[in-house]
Amino acid sequence: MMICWMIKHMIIIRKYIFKALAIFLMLFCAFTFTVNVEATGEEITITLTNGASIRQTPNCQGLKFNANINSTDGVTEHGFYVALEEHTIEDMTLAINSSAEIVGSNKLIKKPIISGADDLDFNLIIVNFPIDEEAYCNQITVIAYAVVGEVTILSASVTTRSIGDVAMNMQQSGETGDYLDKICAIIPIKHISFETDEGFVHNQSYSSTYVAKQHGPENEQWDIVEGSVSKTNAIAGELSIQLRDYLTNTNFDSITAYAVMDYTIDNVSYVKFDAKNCRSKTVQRYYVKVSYSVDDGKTWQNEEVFDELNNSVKTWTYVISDDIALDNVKIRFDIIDPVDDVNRTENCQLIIDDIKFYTLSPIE
Ligand SMILES: [Ca+2]
Repeated sequence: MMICWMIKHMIIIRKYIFKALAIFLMLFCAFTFTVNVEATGEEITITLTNGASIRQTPNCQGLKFNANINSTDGVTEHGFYVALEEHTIEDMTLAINSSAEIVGSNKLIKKPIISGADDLDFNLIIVNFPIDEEAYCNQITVIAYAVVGEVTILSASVTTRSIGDVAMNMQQSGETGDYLDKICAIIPIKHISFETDEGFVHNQSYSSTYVAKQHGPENEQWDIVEGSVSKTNAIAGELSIQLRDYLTNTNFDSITAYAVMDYTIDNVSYVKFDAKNCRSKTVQRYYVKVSYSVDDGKTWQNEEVFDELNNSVKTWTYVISDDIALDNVKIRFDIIDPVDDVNRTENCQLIIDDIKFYTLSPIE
């Protein structure tokens, strides 16, 4: 008992020691910082300004970050630290102050900016983004820095943006341009992967009867008949929608398995989704029919059967409209059984995941 008490309290005491050490180091750094800055005769501050913007060059978009320094007196170097993905000011500061080359799991890159001696505004333009969704959705975090003597001064905030976020914001605030359309056309306005952190709960009970089971977060649910959000054979992340057709069970003969949105999305012109079934052969496999409704499911339009579906995961594109984006859109996935029931010897699965909604027509 006593030993346990001692170990427990030793840990607590060690914690206090570390805490005290950390506070001491912080005070020490702050003290050093003040001395050096005051030595320049003026307090240097550096600020990130104006979020981020897109700079268009022929055939290429750049993501531009801006910063301002209040004085260049005694400043020997200034610029930005850059890392992929979102990072907090605390994590960026800690990594920079410890001369780390990594923040989180991303490389931390120092990018000095060469500008005129009296230039108080400076910027960083990141170019050569591959024209694809992943690159456009990649978040980039920057923090501005200036070196005064031995001290590195950092901006009090970080900016995290993706080229897609910035393009969407620019377009929504009324800016126009082909390059904005091209970027926005490949950025999904909504991405559903049916994962736990999106509010979905998996359930391996597929044989729901005529009443659809609801899956997903409040106000963004999916109704599924003869299927479920399932972890079995998921094709993206941990969970996917899985539809089945219980052909051998006469209770379900008249039902076709389907999944349908129980809510609507505005400003949609096309949808991408990943899907596979469980057979490589032409017979005994399911296809998927996709359709959309803008009248709350009373009528379903533009039915398209994806009959190339097989047992390898592919991304499919379902176009709702070539020229305009529609409001109040819900979409629906139905199993299509291409062969006569009597030819089927076993049940099969249709798996759907990573449904993405886009607001502009696909641009080839
Ligand atoms: Ca998923």
